[in-house]
Amino acid sequence: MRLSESLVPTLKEIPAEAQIASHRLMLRAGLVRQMASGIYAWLPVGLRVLKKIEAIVREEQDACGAQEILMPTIQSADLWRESGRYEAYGKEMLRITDRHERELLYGPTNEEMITAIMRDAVKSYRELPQMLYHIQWKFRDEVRPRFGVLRGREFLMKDAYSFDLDFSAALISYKKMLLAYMRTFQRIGIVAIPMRADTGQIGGDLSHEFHVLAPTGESGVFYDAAFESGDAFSVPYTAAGLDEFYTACTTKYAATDEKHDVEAWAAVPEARRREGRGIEVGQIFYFGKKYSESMGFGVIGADGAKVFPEMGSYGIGVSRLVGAIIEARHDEAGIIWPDAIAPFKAAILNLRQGDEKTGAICERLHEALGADGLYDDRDERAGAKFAEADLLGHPWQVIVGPRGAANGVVELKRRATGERSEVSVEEALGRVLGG
Ligand code: 5CA
Repeated sequence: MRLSESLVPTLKEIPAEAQIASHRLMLRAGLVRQMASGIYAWLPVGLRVLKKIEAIVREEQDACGAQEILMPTIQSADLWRESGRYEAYGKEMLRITDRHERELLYGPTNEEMITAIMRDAVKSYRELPQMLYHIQWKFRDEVRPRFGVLRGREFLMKDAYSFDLDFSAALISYKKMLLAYMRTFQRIGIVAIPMRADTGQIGGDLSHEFHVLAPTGESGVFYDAAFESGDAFSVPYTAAGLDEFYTACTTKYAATDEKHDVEAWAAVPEARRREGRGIEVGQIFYFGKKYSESMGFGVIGADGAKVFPEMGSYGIGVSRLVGAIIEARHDEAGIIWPDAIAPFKAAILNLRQGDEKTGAICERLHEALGADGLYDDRDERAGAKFAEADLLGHPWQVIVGPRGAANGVVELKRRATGERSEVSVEEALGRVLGG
């Protein structure tokens, strides 16, 4: 992509309304713009990041055996009356009336809808287990939308739902999702720690929240340092693999301040105790027959008797992740994207726009990098190009100046470490595309 032809509306001024770094940086780097309180438009660079996160989430959901569907954003109030949540959900639910005076709502989550779909489609125990997911916009009329996309009103969520015949099967689904989540966050390039959690609006008995560590997080967190390395996440989705992983995960201490247990904490060796703050980027729930029973979704069991399936639901805040990653990975100059979800792998900085030699090298780099390269071909001074590349946080910068160009070399800078080296064009391409 050529920067001179792209919509990347960066800001020099620090936006007054933004209280935390990720919100400021998302506005300054031109990733998003607020359209109404808690409602954002995603601009080209921001959307690339959102889509890359979405792609990793999708691949890992598919890998654990979940099937992708797409449910609508608008739901009927009657569906929610069946579970009893229409009244219970309160003011967070955006309620809508259509021209026929029918009551609708913009979905804050989809337990009722998926249960209705399954009730219609699945009649026998032979058709279970099933795991389904979608990636769809949600709306929650939060009392205090704040911190940009971290607590929006409209936000993108991946939500999955599992249906099993009994508790032990439901626990396998729960473990699969827990493992899928750890692999997802590891691939994205962040540490997210699974913590025992309360179940809130969704209800149920067993729940984990996944927290990205950042000083501005809304929750206080306590965890075992062993969570900082991700060894057990490479186990396979077999019964033995899931058990090994689940035991490793749940025997180590990790809790938000709501669930903090002072006695259990004291039993963690002092050198391994870590305290900090976390941003919740996902939550998973096992809630048994809560929705299947209340909405009358039963299947015929092996003995001919009716069985209400055991359910779980599993959310990832896809749009929140963009903010959480920036919150965890930035410096004074700007964003530091992990390689896997960076909008571009590298920026190509032409330090003398109009020069024949720098121009030829930049064109060659731009062509070879394809969609992974952002070519800063603007008629701007070098300082402005450096600052913009640091702000946008590309993992690599390939800096093409007239002195190097005369000798066929470029400067390669790694954003995360600031490390610079002079290399040939070929070597720069190899390092950017290889790592
Ligand atoms: N139905 C369940 C799981 S599918 C559910 O709704 N869970 S949730 O309420 O925990 O939401 C899932 C994830 O969505 C959260 O972990 C969080 O990362 C994200 N999320 C929730 N509310 C917001 C919000 N207002 N803005 C941005 N992301 C949000």
